[in-house]
Amino acid sequence: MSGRSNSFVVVANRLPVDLETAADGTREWKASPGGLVTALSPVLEEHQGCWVGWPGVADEAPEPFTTDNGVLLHPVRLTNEDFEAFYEGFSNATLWPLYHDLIVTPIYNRDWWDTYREVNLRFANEVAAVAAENATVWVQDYQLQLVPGILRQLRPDLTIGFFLHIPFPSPDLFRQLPWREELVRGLLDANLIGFHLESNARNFLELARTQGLTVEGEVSTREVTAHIVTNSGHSVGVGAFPISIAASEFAEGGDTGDVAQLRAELGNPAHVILGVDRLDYTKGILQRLTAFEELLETGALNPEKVTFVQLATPSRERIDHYRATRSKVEEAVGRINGRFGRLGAPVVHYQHSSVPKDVLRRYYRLADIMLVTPFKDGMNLVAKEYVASHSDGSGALVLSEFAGAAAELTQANLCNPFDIESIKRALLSAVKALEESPETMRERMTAMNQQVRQHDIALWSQSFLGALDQEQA
Ligand code: GDG
Repeated sequence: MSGRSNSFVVVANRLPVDLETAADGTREWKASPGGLVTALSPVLEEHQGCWVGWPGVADEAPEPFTTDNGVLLHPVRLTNEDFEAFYEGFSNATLWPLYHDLIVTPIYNRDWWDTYREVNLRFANEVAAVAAENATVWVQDYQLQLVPGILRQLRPDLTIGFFLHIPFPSPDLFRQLPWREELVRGLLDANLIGFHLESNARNFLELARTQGLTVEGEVSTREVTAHIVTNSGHSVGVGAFPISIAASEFAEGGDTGDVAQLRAELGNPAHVILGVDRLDYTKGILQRLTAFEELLETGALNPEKVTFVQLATPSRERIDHYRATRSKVEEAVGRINGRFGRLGAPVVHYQHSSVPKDVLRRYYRLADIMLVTPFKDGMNLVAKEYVASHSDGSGALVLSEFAGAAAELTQANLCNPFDIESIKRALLSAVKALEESPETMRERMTAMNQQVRQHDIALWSQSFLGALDQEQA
């Protein structure tokens, strides 16, 4: 039902739909459930919920439609110019690098900022049109940071939560942003602002202090014990809510024969090493390939015994830094295979396209070692998905200290991705431990598996929405 009838509204840059083209050329919009949908479905279904977002294709948008579960999907149309300036530009060439600690240099472009404001206004207008009186609205992520402020003006009756899926940088870096005051003002009109980690939340509180605002209390996890009081006397809660996954979906089960067959297809190596990422410069893909290559070079790893599988989902392909990263990664794959592989038996298997969920799960199960080496990552769900796929305690996780997940997966083989020697040490010690002390590795993986199962995606959404409810009360 459209109109002002929805008492729970999620607004995110992307609507969970895909445009599918059949063999006869007919096109149809299909709901595409991702992690966030799984997390929010129970709440959306219970409250006659609505999801507002961009359907993912410029200059196209279906009419609002209701999914089989009764959730209203409400599209926001973006033109090709919006896509370039709002999405590729301000969101992904300004905010993304700034919030990931300047791994590449952010571009500050005034026209992009103008479009970011316009598009945020459009999203807020759509929400205002569908939200019932006194509804709860949950705004997602860095693309929509002005939405809480605009919505507060349009609809003072709403309870507004905001969650940031990427890191929040130290105030010293954030200060670069030419539009820093307006952006922070937009966020502060929410009732609750959530981050993955306490350290992200503390950066935000510190920023508020530098802007002369009053900060009360200290940050904690899954509850709200810190508040910022704005100059108008509005109090906004700030907390850490580490996101997670639907852990039970990844637990063992399914056909282990498939996994054995997959290993055979790879030539039955003793150790399969796996990387799974969007092809993004923050993920450290080149660095892990370099570490692998150097271990082959010195003979520490034997190319007849190990195989590296890298699945890389295409991402933001028109942005220069993404193109450059892809070409460096692919050059490294070619070089490593040329040096250490044989015809028909590459040492690195690389795919630059998305694989279906069941295939991805089979690779997680197969992998003896998962390599997750981002320079900076809000959380990193891939690390948690791998751990959840090994409830029997098998496998090993090499994890960057700079991934949010490292705060919870403390039993991983941690590494510093800025230091190739550190990645090499962590990878080699995982290989050695699997061979020489499998029991210790089993204990470590089991501990991490329990951690992920006990802190799954349902806990994330329930704790955020429970805290939001308290803030509003
Ligand atoms: C942002 C933040 C934060 C990947 N390849 C395929 C595929 N995937 C799925 C994974 C996982 C998801 O994509 C990637 O999530 P990550 O968390 O690892 O990374 P970002 O995309 O950068 O996500 C991040 C997250 O938001 C949530 O708050 O953790 O820090 O950057 O679920 O499984 N799925 C399928 N085929 C693939 O080829 N089906």
